[in-house]
Amino acid sequence: MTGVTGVQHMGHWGMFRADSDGRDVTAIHPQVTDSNPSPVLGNLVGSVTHRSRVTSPAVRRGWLENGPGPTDRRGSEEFVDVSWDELTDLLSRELRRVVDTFGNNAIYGGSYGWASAGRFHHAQSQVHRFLNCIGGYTRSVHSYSLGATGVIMPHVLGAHWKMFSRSTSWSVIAEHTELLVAFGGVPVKNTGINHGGTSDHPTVGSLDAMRARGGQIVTVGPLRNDMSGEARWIAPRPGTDVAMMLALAYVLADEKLHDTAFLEKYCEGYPEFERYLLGVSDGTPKTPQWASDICGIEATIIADLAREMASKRTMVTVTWSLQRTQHGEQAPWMGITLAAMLGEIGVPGGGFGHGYGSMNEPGLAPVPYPLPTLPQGINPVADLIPVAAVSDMLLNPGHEFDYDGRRLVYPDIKVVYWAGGNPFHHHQDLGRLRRALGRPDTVVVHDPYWTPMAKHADVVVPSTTSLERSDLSCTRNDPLLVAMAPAAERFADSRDDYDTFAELAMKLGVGQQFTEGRTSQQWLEHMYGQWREYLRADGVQTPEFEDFTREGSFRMKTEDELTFLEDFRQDPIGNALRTPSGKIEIFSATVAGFDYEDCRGHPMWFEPQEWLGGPRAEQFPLHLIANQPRTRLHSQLDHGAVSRNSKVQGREPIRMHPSAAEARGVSDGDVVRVFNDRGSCLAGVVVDDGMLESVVQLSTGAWYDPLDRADPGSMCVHGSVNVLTADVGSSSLSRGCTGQHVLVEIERYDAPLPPITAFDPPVTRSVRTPPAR
Ligand code: PGD
Repeated sequence: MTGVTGVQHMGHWGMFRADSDGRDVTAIHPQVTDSNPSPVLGNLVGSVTHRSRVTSPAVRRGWLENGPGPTDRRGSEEFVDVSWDELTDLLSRELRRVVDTFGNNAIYGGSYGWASAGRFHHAQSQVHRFLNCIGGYTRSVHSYSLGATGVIMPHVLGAHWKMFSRSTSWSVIAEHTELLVAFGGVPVKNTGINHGGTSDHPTVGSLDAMRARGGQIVTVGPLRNDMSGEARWIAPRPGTDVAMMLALAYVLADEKLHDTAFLEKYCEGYPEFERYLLGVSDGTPKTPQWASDICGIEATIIADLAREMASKRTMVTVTWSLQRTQHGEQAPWMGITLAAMLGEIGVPGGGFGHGYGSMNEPGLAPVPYPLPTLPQGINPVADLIPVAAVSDMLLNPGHEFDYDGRRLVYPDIKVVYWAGGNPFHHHQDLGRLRRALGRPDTVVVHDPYWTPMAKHADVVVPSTTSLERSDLSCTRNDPLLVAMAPAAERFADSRDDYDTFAELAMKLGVGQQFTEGRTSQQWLEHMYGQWREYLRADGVQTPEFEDFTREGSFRMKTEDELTFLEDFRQDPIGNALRTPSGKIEIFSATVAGFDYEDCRGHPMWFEPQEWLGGPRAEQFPLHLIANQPRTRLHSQLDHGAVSRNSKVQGREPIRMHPSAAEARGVSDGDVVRVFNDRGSCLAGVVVDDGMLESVVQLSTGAWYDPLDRADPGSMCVHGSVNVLTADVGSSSLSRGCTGQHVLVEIERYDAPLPPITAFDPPVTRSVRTPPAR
């Protein structure tokens, strides 16, 4: 490919034009109409030919020579380059062996991960379609983003996705909200990102417009910079927001400031909740003083805030991070309950929001049409796990577990098949994950890069990046359908996941079923044609495919000026919620009926394991916030310039309060060892007073880089926070990811600094000894 300028493309980071020399991206120009483009786009330059790319299909030597089987050598052994024909042959034989001997549920194809933007080349859709063609797979449900919310909200609101895609519009907040009380703040860094792409980033502008009109913002959370611009900052102990919300609710109830008419007409079970709130059912009234002892905020501040909330058009928001913790159901459930007591749900500028500042989508206007979609087929296998139970499943075949009122059994997994995700980024307690990944017979990973997950695989399949492909992009809350054009030629011997699966499917006798006789390009035209039908049915004319790709995008109408649950408020019978009562379930008889110790029938305060008020804090006295990074998306392009420039002596930055740093004799720029009883990592100190003294912050996403590759408990020299986090589910109800919070201790690291090898490919040889089989 020769050099090109201004090639239009879409990433999870936003819409942009790329200049390239034909082999790699040389410059990125954000979409000109984007009001606040993400700086993370800067990571794309040089990403196509980065040395961490997988150049050829590769197989772990032990697997190639000794055959499939459990082993503790994953992650430490060298690889052997193989040809595509050999790869297809090896993989198809292994899949057939496992299906014939153990059945399809022995394949774990949950394959969680964000992969890349693009409706056709979406890695999860591709792998699921392929596995369905060969008879299905054990799947995962829900996400690492929203594990607790995704399970509790259907019980409370009848659905959870509507809270994001049909949330109150930013323009409505800017115009009507008088007081925004944001639990977890509105971290603008996260709004740079949208799953599948975005053409605008309106958060900062909307918050500014709201302030300019006289709106007030209260940000509640451990990190001051989780809110941009002027705001009142209340910093409770991390993980205690629910106690503070309960005390706000207590003041409303105690001073008769709550909207009883709203609670009666639109909500189910407020009286049961109120008995708990006032201490009738458990002997403990949830007073501001009770909450103050837990969260550390003065009782008068809580009481005054409750009265102010009752006197103004108030919107209560809760970020997704608050539910990525133990008992994660409680914060969003309690946020809704608080908003219901204020009685402004469904009123412009009032009510509740979940996820403002968690991703760009909340607050953006939805399009009324289905998106072009690659059908994934039907999975006849019934086995499933909540997504963050992957280590539990691999380590405990045949064991029973609780999930959303059901008692399920972990299948015995022989093949783990991953495309488009990085469990060594997203999962907790990486030492445990390494042991778990030793159990199956075969681990297959498709990725463009030698991520830590690829290094722990037996069979590594080199994928193209989206920058090397044509695709269609659009998301449910963006007006544009975008034609994505390739900015660079295919790197080395990499292939599109679609082509890999097409060939595998052919070898396994299901080629026609998988491809339906179409090339990638023909699929794009086909999917575009299906999408056109939705618009045609609505009387909207769309261009022919060739004209669309030449023009580059098509603008759809959007549903603007939305207020969350306005339709339900206007007509609670006609627009009843899909809950058993048709109302907002402050008390859910269904959840209560499950009789879980750790999630009862209404929102409650539960003491987590990892918090400053518990016994564990005596040993590990710093509360670490393991949040989303500001310089990359998860672990993607950690080697890009924006991410690299944030590192301290090459390590992931850890923010510490000046007094916490001083107490440990460390200064800005030092390298420290961060540790607890699960693991340890090195990180580079950034001293910052924008947090409580006993809070530190280390983002997720530094590529895991163990000092000793053979030791699952080894220190990560690069700063991967998930060596520290607990692999404990949010509750028996949801078993969601709880990676956001962990207790640690920190000490100066004075030994010679180990080199960082995270981005180096593993040792790979092109020749091999003949297989023993
Ligand atoms: P990514 O780094 O985005 O992380 O976890 P996720 O696994 O999604 O991984 C995507 C992978 O896809 C990358 O390795 C990339 O190279 C690869 N990829 C990109 N395009 C393609 C393609 O076309 N084909 C193939 N085959 N591969 C491709 C994210 C997860 O982490 C999420 S969503 C959240 S919200 C969680 N957050 C936290 C947290 O708050 N705290 C902790 N401690 N841990 C978390 N983990 C979770």
